[in-house]
Amino acid sequence: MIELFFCTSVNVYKIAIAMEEMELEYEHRLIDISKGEQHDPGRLAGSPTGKLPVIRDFSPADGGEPVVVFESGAILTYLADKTGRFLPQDARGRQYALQWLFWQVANLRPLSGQAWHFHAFAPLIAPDFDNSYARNRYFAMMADHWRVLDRQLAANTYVAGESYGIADMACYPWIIYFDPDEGMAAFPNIRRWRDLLAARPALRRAYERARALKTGYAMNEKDMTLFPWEGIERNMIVT
Ligand SMILES: N[C@@H](CCC(=O)N[C@@H](CS)C(=O)NCC(=O)O)C(=O)O
Repeated sequence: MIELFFCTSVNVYKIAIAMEEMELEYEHRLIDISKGEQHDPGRLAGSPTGKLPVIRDFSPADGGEPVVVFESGAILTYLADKTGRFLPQDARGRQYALQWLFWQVANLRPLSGQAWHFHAFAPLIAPDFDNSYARNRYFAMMADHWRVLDRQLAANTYVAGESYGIADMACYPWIIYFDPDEGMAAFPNIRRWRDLLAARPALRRAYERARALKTGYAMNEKDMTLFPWEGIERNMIVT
C-alpha cells in the first residue's frame, strides 16, 4: 500500500493520476494546506520540504523499510520504475521522456503557478498594489511554454512521443487548470491531446476519487477558468 499525502491541488493530481493508471493500491492522507499542516514534517512522513505531493510506499521493490518520496517528478519516476509502466525501459526513450518531465516540473509548473498567483490571489492580498507587470510577465512566460507544448504535440501524439506516460500525467493537471474552451483555439494540438487524456477512465477516476473526499479546496476541469485569454496577445509582447 502507498500513502498519498494529499490536497486537491494541481501537483498532487499528477500523482493521483499515476496511482490510478498504474493500478496501485493507495490511500489519500488529507493535509489541510490552508492550516499550514504541510509545514509539519511529522504529518508528511518526515518529508522536509513542506510541499505536497509526498508518498510513503510500504511495499518498496527491495522489500525494505517504507520509502518516502517528495517532489512530483521524483514520485512519478519512482512509481514508473516500481511498476515498469509509463516510462520507456530503453535508455534513449527513458531520457527523452524524462527531459519532458523535467521541462514540466522546472518550467510549465512554476511559471503557471506564478501567473495564477498574480492573476487570482495578488489582487485579493494586495488590492492597492499594481501587480500588472508581474502578472503580464508570468502570463507571457507561461504562454511561451504553451507554445512549446503545442508544437511538441503537433508532431507527437503524447508529450514524449507515441506512448502515453508520466510526462503527460505531469502536464495534464496544469493544462486543464487554465483551459477554458474558448482559449484553446490558439493551441489546437494541446486541445486534441487534452481531449484524448480526458477520456481515459483511470485519469477520470483520479479526479472523481479526489472530489469525493470533499476537502473544501475544489479544483477540477470545470470549477476554475483562470487563463485570461483575451489578454494573451498583449501579454505575449511584454517579455
Ligand atoms: N516542485 C514541487 C511543488 C509542490 C507544490 O508547490 N505543492 C503545493 C501544492 S500544488 C503545496 O504544497 N503548497 C503548499 C505550500 O506552498 O505551503 C512538486 O512538483 O512536487
